[in-house]
Amino acid sequence: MLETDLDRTLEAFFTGQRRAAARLISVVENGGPRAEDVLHQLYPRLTGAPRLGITGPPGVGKSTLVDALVRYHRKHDRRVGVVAVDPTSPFTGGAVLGDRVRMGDLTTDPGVFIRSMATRGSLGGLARATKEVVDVLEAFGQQMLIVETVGVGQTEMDVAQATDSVVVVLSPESGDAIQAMKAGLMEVADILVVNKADRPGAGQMVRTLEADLAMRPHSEWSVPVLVTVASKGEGIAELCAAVDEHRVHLEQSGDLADRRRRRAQTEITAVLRDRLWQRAHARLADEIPAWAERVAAGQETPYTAARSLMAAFLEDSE
Ligand SMILES: Nc1nc2c(ncn2[C@@H]2O[C@H](COP(=O)(O)OP(=O)(O)OP(=O)(O)O)[C@@H](O)[C@H]2O)c(=O)[nH]1
Ligand SMILES: [Mg+2]
Repeated sequence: MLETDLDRTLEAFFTGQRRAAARLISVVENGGPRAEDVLHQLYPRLTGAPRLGITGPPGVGKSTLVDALVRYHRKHDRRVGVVAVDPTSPFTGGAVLGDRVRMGDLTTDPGVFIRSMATRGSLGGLARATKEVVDVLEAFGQQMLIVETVGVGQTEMDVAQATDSVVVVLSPESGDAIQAMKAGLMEVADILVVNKADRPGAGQMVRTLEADLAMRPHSEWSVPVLVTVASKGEGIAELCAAVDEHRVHLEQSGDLADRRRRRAQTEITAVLRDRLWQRAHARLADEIPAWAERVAAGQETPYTAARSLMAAFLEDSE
């Protein structure tokens, strides 16, 4: 995209054209100087709209729940932005995502903007890319921002990093609760949802989760455990009320400002680390093999080698 094209796209974006928003999201996803320019233009337009993360094990009904949440907010006349992140399929991307996000008629609603993202295998970059895509949607005027991602491994930390409130969704299916406890999902939950409450075992599961939560150290926010039948829209109003309540808690306790400050700090650190590493690598890459030889031959340790390399790099940058 040429510079003038980018300016034109930004202009179109600010007058609310969806194609421009889609294009800017791609620019931001691709990174680089153009993405920086775009973010620079968009930051003054950020509104501080609520950012909600929806995560949980595969197949518990996250997308169905997001669909129901979107409908709920549309009924209340709020513009909604959805980012569906799929960290599990770096290779199949598009097609699988298409299946996973079943929004049907919502995709043609002008008040709804849905974007799917594959992560191209880089889990570390997920939080940043996701956060920046949400930034674009927020600047576009979406008043409620929802990020869906499967909670596997590190991804729930990423979604927590990119949002203000995290809803962890489970289903009464065997093992979901145990998986959630093992995978650290309980740690990031501001609200717990047992979806598929039309299936047997939901009540038991709620009790198990509540017992687990009761053993945790006391905190100002007590994590509620809610039940939903996402496929029938049951429990959605209650879930939205809990999300609102959490938001009020965040605002009144000062946690919202804290979270956002921490988020900014993490972002700055990540950018700085990338930049420093790129510079250092560009300067030192050629010298590393010779040092490796000496380390392999027992003449140096990795530490003395790194110290010398670092000294050379720092001397150069003075
Ligand atoms: N019985 C029942 N089925 C549900 C409910 N919610 C969702 N489902 C079904 O569960 C299946 C998985 O739903 P999805 O919404 O795709 O689940 P997901 O968590 O987004 O799945 P992934 O993104 O693949 O991890 C679908 O067949 C849904 O129709 C519910 O409340 N009750
Ligand atoms: Mg899904």
